[in-house]
Amino acid sequence: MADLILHHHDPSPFGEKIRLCFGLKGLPWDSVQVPMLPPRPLVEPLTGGYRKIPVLQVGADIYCDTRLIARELERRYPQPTLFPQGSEGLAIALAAWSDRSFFDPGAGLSMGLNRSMIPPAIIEDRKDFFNFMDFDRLEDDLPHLFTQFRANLAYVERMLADGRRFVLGDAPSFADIDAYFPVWMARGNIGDAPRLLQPFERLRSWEARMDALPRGLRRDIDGEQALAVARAASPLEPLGVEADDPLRLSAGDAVVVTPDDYGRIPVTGELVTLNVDEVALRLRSAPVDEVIVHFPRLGYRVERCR
Ligand SMILES: N[C@@H](CCC(=O)N[C@@H](CS)C(=O)NCC(=O)O)C(=O)O
Repeated sequence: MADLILHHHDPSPFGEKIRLCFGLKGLPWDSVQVPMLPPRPLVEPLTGGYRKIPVLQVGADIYCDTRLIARELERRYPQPTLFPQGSEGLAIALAAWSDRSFFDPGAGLSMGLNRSMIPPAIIEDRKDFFNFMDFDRLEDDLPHLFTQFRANLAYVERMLADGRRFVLGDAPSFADIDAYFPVWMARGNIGDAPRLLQPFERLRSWEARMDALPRGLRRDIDGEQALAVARAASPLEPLGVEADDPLRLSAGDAVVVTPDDYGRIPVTGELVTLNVDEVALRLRSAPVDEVIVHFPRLGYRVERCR
């Protein structure tokens, strides 16, 4: 059994970010495919209901959101680095661009162009989940979405304008993963992708280099096996709650953590870590006894339970 378990599904673009991180670091990992739709009874006891994927499990510690997962992989396995030349701040900040400005129109195109082929239950579910998409006018909006996606492709082309092999120079890094995953999504979901990408010559060569990168040493396991791993493990000692945090919370408080963008499903638990980068909650539930679920601070609202 590998130490790292990724709960994801193969078509997930955010999942592809983390599969590439495993590849850059040459890590072995176990893959759990989650159903395309909730309920997800084998992952919910680990996450407290956090709705998005991917989720990284290491024993009884659960890491949500690709920004935090990337940082945690770097902390545990520093070499080879995801963040060469001290680029962590830059690359995580760049995710604010690619996870929304670039991803959102790509997700709109994926839904709008393929609606007739997507099972109606998934469309209904994603209507609630993707609160930034107006499903009533998605088809009418396709030309606009193409312009938005294409403008981001043009930015990537310019990132590579001086002939560099990767976004930060000679070696691939998390900055490339940021820029790449919406392109990967477009190739998979947008029938017109070859025509859309055609004008961007440097991007296409770089895309081929990214596509050729490894995705780590993967083994498939099922959700029951992952739950058994959590049950048999104890979480790491939490980092604690900073006293000068603006929210003035204390360790042991019952709090709710909710993404502030889309998929706003709250997770309730006992506060164990609160600092500038991270918030973590202890959850206790029958099938796993005790887990600690970690979220990035950026993009997540933390509130005392009322
Ligand atoms: N900010 C999150 C975004 C993750 C996200 O939006 N994931 C999509 C899949 S690519 C998702 O959860 N979709 C709904 C679902 O699969 O239930 C991250 O970086 O991990």
